[in-house]
Amino acid sequence: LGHVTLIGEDNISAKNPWFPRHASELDNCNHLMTKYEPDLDMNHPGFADKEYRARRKDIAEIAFAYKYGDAIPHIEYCETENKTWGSVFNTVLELMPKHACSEYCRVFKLLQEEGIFTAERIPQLEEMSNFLKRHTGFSLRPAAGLLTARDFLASLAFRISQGTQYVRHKNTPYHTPEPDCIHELLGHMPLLADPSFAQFSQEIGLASLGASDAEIEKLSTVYWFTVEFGLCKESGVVKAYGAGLLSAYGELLHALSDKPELRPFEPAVTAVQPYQDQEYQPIYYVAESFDDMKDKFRRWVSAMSRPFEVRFNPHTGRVEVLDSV
Ligand code: NLE
Ligand code: FE2
Repeated sequence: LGHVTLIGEDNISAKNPWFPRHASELDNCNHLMTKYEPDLDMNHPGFADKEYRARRKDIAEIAFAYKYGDAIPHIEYCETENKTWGSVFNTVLELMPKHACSEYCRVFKLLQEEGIFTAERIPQLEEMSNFLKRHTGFSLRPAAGLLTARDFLASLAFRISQGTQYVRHKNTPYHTPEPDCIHELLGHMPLLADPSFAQFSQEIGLASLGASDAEIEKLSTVYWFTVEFGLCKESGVVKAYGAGLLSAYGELLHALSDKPELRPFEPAVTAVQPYQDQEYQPIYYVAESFDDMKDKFRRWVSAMSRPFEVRFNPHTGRVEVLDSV
C-alpha cells in the first residue's frame, strides 16, 4: 500500500462507477428483480388470487413513494395476514430452541419482552427499525419486492436494510420464493440486532460499492449462503442462522434433516456455487462459528480487485473513497 488520497464527489470516472455515498442516495437504489412476482410467475401461490395481487400491489406502492427521512408508513394488516404471521411465528418459536443459533434466540427473547414479537400481530417496520437503531445502529426502509443484488447490498453499507411489507400467501406459510415481511421480520431482524452480525452485514455492503458485475454476483452468492441460508456449529451441533431458514420452517426442517449436503464454508468456493432460489436448497454451507465466518470473509474480500477502498464515516454517515496507489 502506497499513499492514499481521498477521491472527491465530482471525480467519478469509468474507474469509479456511481454508487451511493450517503443513505439519502438510496432513493435511487430500488431497482426490482421481477422474477417471482405473483403477477408474472405462474408458480407463485398468489398467481390465481386477484385479491391477493391487488393487496400486494397497494403495499408495494408505499415503497415506491418512500423517500429518505420519511417515517416508514404504518400498514393496517388484516386478520388473514396476522393469522399467517401467527402460524409461522408459533412454529418458529417451537423449533427455535433446538435449531436456531444462540444469537438469534437471545434477540428473539428481547423482542418478545418489548412486546414487538407476539403471535397476535405483525410488527410494523417502523417499530422494528427503532429497535435495531438502539442495538446496532441498523435501520430499515421499505422495498417494493426483490431488489437487484447491487441495490440491496449497497444499502447494507449504510447499515440500512431494505424490507418488504406485504405478506406471503396464506396457502404457503412454510415457504415463499420471494421475500415478504414475515421473512424480513422473523428471519433478518434478530441477527441485524446482533453487533457482530451487523458488522459483517455492513462489511459485505461496503465491499459491493463500485464492484464489477462479476464481483457483485460473488458477493451476493456469499450473502445467499450466509445471511440467507447459513448454518453454523455450536458446541459441535449444527444450527441455523440464515434468515431464509428462520422465516420458513419448511426449509428449516429440511436443512437440518439428512437430505441436503452440508459443506464447510469457504468463501472462494461458496462464492461460485450456483444456488436454488425457488425451492429448498440442495446444499448448505456450515461455518465453524460466526467469528470464523467473518475472518474468512474478510481475508477473501480483501483480495478483490476494486481499484479503490471505501470506508464509512460514522460521524457524517458518508462513504469515503480512498484511491490506493
Ligand atoms: N424462503 C424464504 C421464506 O419463505 O421465508 C424467503 C427467502 C427470500 C430470499
Ligand atoms: Fe432476505
